[in-house]
Amino acid sequence: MRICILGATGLVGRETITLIARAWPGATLALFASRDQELTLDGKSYEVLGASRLEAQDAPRGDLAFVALDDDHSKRYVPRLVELGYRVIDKSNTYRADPKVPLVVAGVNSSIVDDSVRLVANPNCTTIPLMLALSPLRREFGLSEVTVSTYQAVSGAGIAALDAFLADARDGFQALDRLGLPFKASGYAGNTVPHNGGTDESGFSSEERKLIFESRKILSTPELDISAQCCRVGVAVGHYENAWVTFDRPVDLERVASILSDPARSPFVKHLPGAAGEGLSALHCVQDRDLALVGRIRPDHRDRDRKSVCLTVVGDNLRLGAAANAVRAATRWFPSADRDLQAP
Ligand code: 11C
Repeated sequence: MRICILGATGLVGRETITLIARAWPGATLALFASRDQELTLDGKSYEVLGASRLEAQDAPRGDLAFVALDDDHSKRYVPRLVELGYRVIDKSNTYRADPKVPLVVAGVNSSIVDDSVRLVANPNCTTIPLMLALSPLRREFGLSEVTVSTYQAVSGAGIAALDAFLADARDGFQALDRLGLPFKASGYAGNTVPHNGGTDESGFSSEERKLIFESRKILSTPELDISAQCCRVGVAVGHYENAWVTFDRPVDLERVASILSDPARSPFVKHLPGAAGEGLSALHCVQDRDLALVGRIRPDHRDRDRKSVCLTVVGDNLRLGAAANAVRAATRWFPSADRDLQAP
């Protein structure tokens, strides 16, 4: 099996390399990025080629491609990869709204990926954990309304933002330590800021619009009553989401907990019992990198009909929210050697 990764040197690209070794250990890898370079990962050295080589007549053909590029570069390379015979998983926003392209959360709607599909869009890293939590509950109770607030890690803004954040945090907190020196919270370090995805005339950022649009498409409910507000917090990895959810029918909290604790009904979910949310934090999600942590399930005190719950969902944005979902979606075409990465 020949697999290529575009954007191999980025944060998600690197995670994808690691997961490919688990899912398809015998695969031959071809790595591409903006220019020729060498990548060292987990003590191994890889040759990375400039992606423009894929535009050459004699470009390498293969079976499966993961594209972890920005929207413009996805637009440039995805059609070429399909033309070269690859089955493609694109992680950008470019094809998510295209009605001909399945938008897939493994464990929720991955069964729509069959042999006839050549291109799959991978959703945003906030949408994936939210859908893993809500889809099994929707099957039981029907879904009426969702309001979600996100607290997103800096790594979602890419490797340059993460590097600057780590340097600023180190310098800033050392300065605080020495006392007397002001900590300049101009970037993400020590800060909470509105998500900087472009804001349109609606006043909502692209991140907020993605979460709304993608949830409706994945659940096949174009009219779903859903709204979102997103912000970025001074955390390296792990997106945290608080949701208020109203169902069509009254919910029993024990039933909710038992559904979310059953991997057959709620794949790739780890339910953490208790309203206090013990074990439910950005750092904890980094210990369960390929699962959505769901907890703090409790009634919404405003609800007299017992149809609403409040809950929290946390996921590693680089793994569960990107690389793991992409690899799992591709296991519908090429079954995984590692059962934890196999999409149902
Ligand atoms: C963030 N969710 O945290 C974004 C990063 O459309 O897949 C991923 C952007 C996307 O800023």
